[in-house]
Amino acid sequence: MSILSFNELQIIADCETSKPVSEGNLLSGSNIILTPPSAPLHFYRHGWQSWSLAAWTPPRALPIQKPEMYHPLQIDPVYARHPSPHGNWLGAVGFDDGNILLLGALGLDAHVQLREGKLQGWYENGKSGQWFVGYGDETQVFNDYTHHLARALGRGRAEKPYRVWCSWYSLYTAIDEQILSETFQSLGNLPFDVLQVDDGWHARVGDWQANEKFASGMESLANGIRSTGRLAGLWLAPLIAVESSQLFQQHPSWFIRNSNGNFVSAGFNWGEPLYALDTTHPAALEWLSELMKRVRAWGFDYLKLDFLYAAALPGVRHLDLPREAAYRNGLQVMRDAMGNDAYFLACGAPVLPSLGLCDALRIGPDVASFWESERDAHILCNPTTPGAKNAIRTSLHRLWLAPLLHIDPDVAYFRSKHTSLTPEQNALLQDLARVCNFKATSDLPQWWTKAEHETARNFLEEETVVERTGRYTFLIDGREVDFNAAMELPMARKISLATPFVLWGGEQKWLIKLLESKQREKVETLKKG
Ligand code: 9PG
Repeated sequence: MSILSFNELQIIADCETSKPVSEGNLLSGSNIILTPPSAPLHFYRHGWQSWSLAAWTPPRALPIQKPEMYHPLQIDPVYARHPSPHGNWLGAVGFDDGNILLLGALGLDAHVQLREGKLQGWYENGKSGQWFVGYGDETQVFNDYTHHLARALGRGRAEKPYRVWCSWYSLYTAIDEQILSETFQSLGNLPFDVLQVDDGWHARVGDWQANEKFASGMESLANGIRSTGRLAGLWLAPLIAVESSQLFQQHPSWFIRNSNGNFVSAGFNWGEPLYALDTTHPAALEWLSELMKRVRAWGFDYLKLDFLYAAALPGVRHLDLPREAAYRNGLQVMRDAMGNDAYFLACGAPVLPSLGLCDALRIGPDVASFWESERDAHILCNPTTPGAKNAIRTSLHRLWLAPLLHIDPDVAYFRSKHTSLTPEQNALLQDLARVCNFKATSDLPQWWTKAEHETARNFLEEETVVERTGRYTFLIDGREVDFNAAMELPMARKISLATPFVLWGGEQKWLIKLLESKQREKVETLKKG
């Protein structure tokens, strides 16, 4: 038991050792309990990976998000049904005077929960580990935490963030070499630093060679981009494979299993189950390293590595490492192979275990050309599915990571065509990009009006001064910006006759497959338009 002093305030801590530092206290222990000075009003929960919820919430459990089939892909599945409010690695409580108390791990595989008004932290392997405790002004406390995280895990190395055009939020998987070449032409001299090819170029998830839509090969694609004076960017999901991939069929021993010997589910996407690469398996690591070298040799310097959470799922591995240590091992191998001169954006990535090894991190769920899905928010209570509101909410609660690496809030929209976002909602996404200092879009210039084209150009060219005036309010070049409209949490609103069907349907693979193929048809039509 220790007494932690913060000026006149004293906090009782159950821990093994404690040491005051200028910004707070460093603790060690396998099981930490902090007794807050008064009853907390809010709990800051920090979700596991890029897409998982980060938000200030009431100090109670939230509804269990649905569909459960997606838990491995959206949240830390181990704690998805836990009754106490849960945070991966860190948790904080807020008081009525505006101060907060934060308990944050400085190592991997750690968790914090709010139990009976107390902050309780532990390491999943039961061993003792390091912690930071801070009390006071929210921005200050989180900032102090990042200093210690930088020391423990490292920072991104890239100086300047890039301005990125990414193919996903307009063309989706309907890319081919002709349409991309036309699109790159149409971008003219817009000041993008990177043109990034997203999902849709590869044979199968797991089989990372060009598919028939890219008959000239990947080197030619990268060269085409480089000839416009920009860096070539590529999306890959190297730590998962779909069931039908050759990788999975030929190397089943490279994939994580559960204690019954069955493959661990990494979720469901592209109409198929996903499996997770064992990043402690020497042959799998060798393959990963070769893959990164191959992609770099094609000429891609900006790598968006996605669905990374998979290698940190619980399961039986070749080596008996804690799951996030196993993940970090895989990330280190990829970083070494791609070289320090590559720019590495981690997406769908567990947050702390990625620090120091990537240059940028996606800090929220996908945006979309709509604000919110009524079904996902109010029937499924799911804060992680694509949508502008979900993306803004979580990204804004992860701004504190900015001193550690580039923070990617996903793309901004400028278009009024092919979207249901209002001009105000577009502006909010643009302002989020300014606040994060990470600018990207997927819009096709031919979809823009003249005015939208100008807005996009100015957005890319300008340097803005951002000042935070409150938790969700900012002054951007002296203009007041308020993100409160995106902060409401998804909650069950009304039960309708459709509710049981929606809940049941969300767990049906055949139905999801059907809806996915309808969505693909829609995009193909859009592309022709
Ligand atoms: C390509 C996309 C884009 C996007 C990534 C990632 O099923 N899911 O819940 C799900 C979540 C996110 C997701 C795809 C599926 O998007 O964030 O930018 O690269 O993959 O497939």
